[in-house]
Amino acid sequence: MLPNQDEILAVLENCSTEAELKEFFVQYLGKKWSVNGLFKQMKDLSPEQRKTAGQEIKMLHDTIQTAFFAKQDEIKKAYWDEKLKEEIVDISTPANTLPRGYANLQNLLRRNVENLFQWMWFHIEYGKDLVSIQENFEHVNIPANHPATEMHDTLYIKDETHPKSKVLRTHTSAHQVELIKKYWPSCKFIVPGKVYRNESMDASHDVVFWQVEWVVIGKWITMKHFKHTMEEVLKGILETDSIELRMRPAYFPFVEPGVEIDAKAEVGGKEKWLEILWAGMIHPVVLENAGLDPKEYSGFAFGLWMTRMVALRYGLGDIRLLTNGDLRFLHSFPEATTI
Ligand code: FA5
Repeated sequence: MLPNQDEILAVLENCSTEAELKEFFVQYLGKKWSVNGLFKQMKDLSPEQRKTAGQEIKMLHDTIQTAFFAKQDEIKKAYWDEKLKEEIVDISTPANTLPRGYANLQNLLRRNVENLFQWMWFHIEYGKDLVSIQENFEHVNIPANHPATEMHDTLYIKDETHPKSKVLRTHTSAHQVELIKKYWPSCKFIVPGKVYRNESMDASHDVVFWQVEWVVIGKWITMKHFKHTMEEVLKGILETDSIELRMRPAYFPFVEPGVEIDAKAEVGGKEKWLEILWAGMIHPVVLENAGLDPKEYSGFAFGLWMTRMVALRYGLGDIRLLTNGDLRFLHSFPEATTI
């Protein structure tokens, strides 16, 4: 005797949750029941009866299965209809706009400079703002009694052990020795970043300004390499192919010889020589401090006055605009939104 199809479909009709559906499946469509079980019962029938009964069982199974899938879709749809009513997402609602950040103009130039040097296979290092007195002065051959070490030039940090425990780096040259050691013998690196001076502020002086240092050391590095690198870098930064430069002798304890480099530029409709760069061949004492034999190796170091370059590029009359956080100033440079 075949089970009653209508009774089974009525049971299915009464299912309203996924759990009930699962139970129904096990009972009426699962392995234990129906087809297998019913086919077993057919063993006592004659071959003729078995053929008809087989077809009927198959039809019954297919009908229940089709109804089951339809019911399953119906229950799923009801579940999602209910859920979506609770969690409406209106994609036409205008989004909350967050206030847009602006890059400091010095950071924009820093990125240009980094790209330029990366293209020439230089390592990039940022160092740290707080360094030891040895790093800032002694390593780069600045003696303890040098005027630059005075409190009126330099910002010292005291702790319980010492009134001058650390110093806010006064120049990016403070990282020369540590980085020469780190990168030797592949010694080409730049250090862009902020430096600090204990000075009174005016239109061209701030307590914090930006420099970028670049250093190359190897065998047979001469003033010829020095000049070539300088021209390539300045052409890249100033975005011009013709650049007029002049070098004047200058004294820095960590280079020998040392030079000050001026670039000719148009400012306020007039051509002017502008101080932008300091450099020199690295002093033998600095090479020795980094563990290198100055008779065998040589190199050069440059310090670019980034803040000055930014002031020139954007025509700023006062460098303090770059650090006083005035949003009207920051928002007037659309290129600074490309963060
Ligand atoms: C240096 O800082 C050297 N480390 C540069 C250098 C690097 C030389 C590598 C050779 C080789 P100096 O202390 O002179 O040098 O500073 C560089 C320039 O920064 C100064 O000439 C001055 O024009 C500028 N500068 C100094 N103080 C301030 C300040 N408070 N605000 C803005 N710019 C300043």
